[in-house]
Amino acid sequence: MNLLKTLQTAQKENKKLIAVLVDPDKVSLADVETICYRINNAPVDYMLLGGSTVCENQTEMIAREIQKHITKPVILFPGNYTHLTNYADALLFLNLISGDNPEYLIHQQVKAVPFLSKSTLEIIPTGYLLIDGGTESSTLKVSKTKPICQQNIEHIVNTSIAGQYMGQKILYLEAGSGASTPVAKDVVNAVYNSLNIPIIVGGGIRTLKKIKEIHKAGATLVVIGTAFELNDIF
Ligand code: 1GP
Repeated sequence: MNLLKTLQTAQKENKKLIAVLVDPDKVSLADVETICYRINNAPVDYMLLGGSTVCENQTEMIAREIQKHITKPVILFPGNYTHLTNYADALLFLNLISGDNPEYLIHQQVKAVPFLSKSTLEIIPTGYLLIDGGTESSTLKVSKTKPICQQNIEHIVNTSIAGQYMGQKILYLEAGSGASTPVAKDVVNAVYNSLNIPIIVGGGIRTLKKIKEIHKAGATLVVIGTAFELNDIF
């Protein structure tokens, strides 16, 4: 699989994709088969695997079990470098460009190198922006950064363009898991009109209608976490 190429082609051809986020911290080994079964049989393209506060070795243990059951590509979405594992297909190599915490701008990335230099994971440079979703998510707490206000579209757009100039291949607009307000369609659309790299949007998206709206606004990939966990969707 070449995930980046798939996303770039999807963006050019206006094809829309969905991923389900599985947080290794919230599942046990016994849950994995059922989760994979649901994802295998849902109109979903990828599993995203990760969380902000996963215990060391938990991702590896869950990812290994997932590989026995999943039929779709698994993309790592790690909270930090200790969550890396080879039991996946690709890695969103996140750069938290909305914030000013050097730990998530460069230090975590440097710490990941000893593992990644020996890994076969496809590494995808991803500009990650935290947008205010009305709820204090664990990503905010862990990253110790402030989200960008949804009304400040100009700043969101300029941060996104800066990310593209810096060489990010994908841009991820994140309202935070469990957000009460997902990233607004106007925000997604403004970013979409200013960039030519694929956009991922996640956080607080709970219905097929909302997925459609965010896709229409310009997202190539929409991520669903909580709604899937609660059996509200798929
Ligand atoms: C992925 O954090 C999101 O970007 C997942 O958010 O749990 O609110 O779907 P939800």
